[in-house]
Amino acid sequence: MTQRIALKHKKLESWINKMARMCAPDHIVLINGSQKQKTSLEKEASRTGELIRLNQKKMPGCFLHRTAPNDVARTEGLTFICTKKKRTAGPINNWMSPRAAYKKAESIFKDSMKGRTMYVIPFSMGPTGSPFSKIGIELTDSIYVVLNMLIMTRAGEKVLKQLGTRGEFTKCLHGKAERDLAKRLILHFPEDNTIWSVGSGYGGNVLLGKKCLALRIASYMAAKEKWLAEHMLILGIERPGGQIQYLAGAFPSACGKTNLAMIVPPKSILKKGVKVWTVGDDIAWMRVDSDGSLWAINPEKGFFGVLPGTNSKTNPNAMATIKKNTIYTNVLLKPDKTVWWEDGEGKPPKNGIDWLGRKWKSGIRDEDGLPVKGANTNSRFTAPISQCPSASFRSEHHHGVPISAIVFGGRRARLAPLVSESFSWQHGVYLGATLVSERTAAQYGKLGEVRRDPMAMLPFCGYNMADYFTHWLKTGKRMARPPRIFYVNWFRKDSRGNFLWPGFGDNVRILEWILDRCNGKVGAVKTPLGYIPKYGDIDTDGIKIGERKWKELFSIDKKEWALEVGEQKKFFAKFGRRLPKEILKELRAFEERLKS
Ligand code: GTP
Ligand code: SPV
Ligand code: MN
Repeated sequence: MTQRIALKHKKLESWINKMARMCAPDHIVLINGSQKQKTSLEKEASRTGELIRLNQKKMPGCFLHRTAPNDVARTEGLTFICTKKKRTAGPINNWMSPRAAYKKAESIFKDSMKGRTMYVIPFSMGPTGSPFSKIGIELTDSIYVVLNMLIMTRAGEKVLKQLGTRGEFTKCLHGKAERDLAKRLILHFPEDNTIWSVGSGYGGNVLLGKKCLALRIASYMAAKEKWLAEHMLILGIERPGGQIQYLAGAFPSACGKTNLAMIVPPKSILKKGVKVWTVGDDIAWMRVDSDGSLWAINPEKGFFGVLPGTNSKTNPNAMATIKKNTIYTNVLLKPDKTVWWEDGEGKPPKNGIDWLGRKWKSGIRDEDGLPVKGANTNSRFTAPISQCPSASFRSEHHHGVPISAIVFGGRRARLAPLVSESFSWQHGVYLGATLVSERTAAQYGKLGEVRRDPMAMLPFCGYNMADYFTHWLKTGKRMARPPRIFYVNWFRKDSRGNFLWPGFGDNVRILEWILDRCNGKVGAVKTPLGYIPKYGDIDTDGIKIGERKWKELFSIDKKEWALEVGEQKKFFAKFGRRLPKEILKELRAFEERLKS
């Protein structure tokens, strides 16, 4: 007999019991947010093997989790926006009618929790009680999901209290089912404020507060309620004298948001008294306020960050953050029960257990002669932001931080210069809408393939992207002091395939220029793409960037750009007449500038 739950919020109670009747768990457990309950769940998961307790002396409170081999990244092909009309979802999203979607998923959810426990997680995206926050309730049969949600969101009884007896909430249902690709669906019903995810155990598919609620559902709400839900980091830069200005940055998955959000400036810049404050590394909710500026909160409370490439040289703040109370997913387990990943700390260990649970030795190769990786390319850490040495003191502020600049960036070996500034908000929206990036391991698909990823929201916009562009344009008109918009590319390469720009901590040099531009403190060179820095205006003290390299970093190949504009036109054509005319106007103006 399936257990039932009794709650003061009658709508919530009846929804949970209805879902329980479908999934048929043996037990229902309410997550209250207490340390005691968390500890007992950790024990339970360690007993069943869902989690491996790591070396508690060296890594207190840390655990390792391995997902199924077919379940290591977001499955965009199985992710759907289910609206009554297909055109509400638009030409980019996968679409299913709500009726068909519920029916299809129901057959997979049916009795899938037999012999299991259903956990009820009340969570708040944004500080509990803030008028800018949204509440969700996630039902899940995975302890891994519960423990991740406790790090990533404000979760527990206090949220239930906030919800009262009638509060609105997003209904989030997750079931592991059999973790079979043929029976996996990530479904969003923006018109019902509902998310159903079944058949996966991987982060972005199952931590429903994150991409599903805070981006796909929230972007749909935001368009209605006149705010922005974006795939953006938020960071503050403190200059000598104590003034802090904030930037928001949209980069596609695995293109450097986490790294930029917790950037540690190089010595020569630190010496000047520059300091960085981390507000968020993945999602920004932004509103126009009565002062005519844009204010942003990070709806999350933790990081779900990429591990490969993370070490104390590239990201010392991340390394400090993940020393304790961290969940590691799909990394190598060392004999001393600590962990390792490719391009991590120090030399590769001699041996260990790889992310698939197999014996692993440094230097081993597969049948094709390729090195066998110890950690999955999309292995990740889940850790509280509060453990980050640069964590902002404004994280719990219900109102967030004012945004001076918005930065768009892709991963492009060619074409895009290191940094350029848009001529206007409208031109900036065009730059965002034309964001292009090489595919990374954060989603299934061909690595390195170039794809158009407007505002880094391609996989996350919960409605018609043409309407999303219109919403961005309108938002610009509502601001007396809109942020300036920039476009950056840390990933440009020379003819031999080497990065032209050192990247990581040195990116702060570009952020300094961006803020100087916002403050009217520095000039620029006008190009067809936008304004670029004058040679000498970026602080290059301590790095080797000669005039030749500089020219290569900023070179504009007009012929190649003309081809690029052709690709943009093809992409925009998908939206038909719904595409705002301002976007095409900017495209034509750019074409003209390229010719002159
Ligand atoms: P999601 O969490 O998937 O949304 O990704 P993200 O945008 O937060 O990406 P992240 O900061 O984790 O970076 C992903 C990869 O890019 C890591 O392997 C980094 O080491 C690498 N990376 C980050 N910044 C730079 C940079 O400035 N230059 C170079 N060359 N690589 C970078
Ligand atoms: C991304 O892929 O953009 C991520 C990781 O931030 S996930 O939460 O899995 O989507
Ligand atoms: Mn992301």
